[in-house]
Amino acid sequence: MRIFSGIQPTGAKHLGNYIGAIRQYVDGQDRGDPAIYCIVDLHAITVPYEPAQLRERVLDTAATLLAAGLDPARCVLFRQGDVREHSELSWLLTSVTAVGELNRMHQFRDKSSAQRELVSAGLLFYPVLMAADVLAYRAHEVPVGEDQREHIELMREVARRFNARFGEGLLEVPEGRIPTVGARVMDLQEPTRKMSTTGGSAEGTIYVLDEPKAIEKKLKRAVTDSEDPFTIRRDPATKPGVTNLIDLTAVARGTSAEEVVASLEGARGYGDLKLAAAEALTAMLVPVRERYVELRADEPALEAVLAEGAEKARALAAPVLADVRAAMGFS
Ligand code: AQP
Repeated sequence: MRIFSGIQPTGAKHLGNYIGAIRQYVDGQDRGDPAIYCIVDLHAITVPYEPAQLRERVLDTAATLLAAGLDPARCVLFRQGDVREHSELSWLLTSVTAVGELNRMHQFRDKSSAQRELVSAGLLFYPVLMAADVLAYRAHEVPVGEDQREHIELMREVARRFNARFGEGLLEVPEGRIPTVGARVMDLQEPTRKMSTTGGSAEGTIYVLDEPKAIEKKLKRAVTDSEDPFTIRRDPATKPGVTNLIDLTAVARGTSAEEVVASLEGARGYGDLKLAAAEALTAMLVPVRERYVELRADEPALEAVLAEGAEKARALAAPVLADVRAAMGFS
């Protein structure tokens, strides 16, 4: 079973990225044959960015992934821009991708309306590059958060259309793997919106590298509800804030939401739920932060990990590209 996933080099990764994606990456290391993880710097240029910061942010992200438990001996970790097969396959796949489908993607609609100056063609083509990332490895499984469901559906359609046009079995039609709890971590201040790098509130976003005090403070101020008397129970429709806090505590403790609710039976108010969430999340994130500081200090070591990963990735993608090129009529 080949596993593939990509993550943006946005530097400071948040709790949604950690629970929706990074924790799944770590689990995938022992199931994947291989598990392939890519820091998608080519995706990062689809919105305004600073070239001088890009390399730094790739290294920040690499150090975060390693600190969270990725082990270069048990997975393939690399930088997307180092493996040209991604860009090449992306262009080849445009021949079987409908513009109408790209136009309908929620992420494109949200992000394009947020651009002040230029809506780049890259933003529209983002899902094609994402399809190429996965299809270049004939990956079977793609661990992602709920927000990526639409892009996964599109890449499956692109793979099916490609195979129908150029030859059955050329590309693998992958499956998304979306966690059962924590697939959509919500903003603490606006719990009906997902926690997000660009769209969320600073107070409502917990970062993997936040200090314990910052985590506590953000949780203390988390929006709950005014139900009287208060009740600690899961109900995403009417109690999104409380539900989010229950789910976060459950994921961090490694138990079920029901167990979290049961453990808070004698609670005096939502303050006790916030305290439980702060304790559990701090215990989960502090070790990651400590390892990060050590790893981030050694840039040559991080570059060496990425270079070795890129070599392994190229060896996997090159034969797939050779088959694709031949089937499409290239030399
Ligand atoms: N709130 C979330 N809950 C669960 N999973 C989430 N993911 C993102 N937000 C949540 C998952 O994280 C992975 C990496 O996402 P990315 O590479 O898109 O990184 P990003 O751009 O920094 O993350 P955002 O917050 O999603 O950015 P915006 O909102 O600015 O576009 C993916 O698997 C994603 O599903």
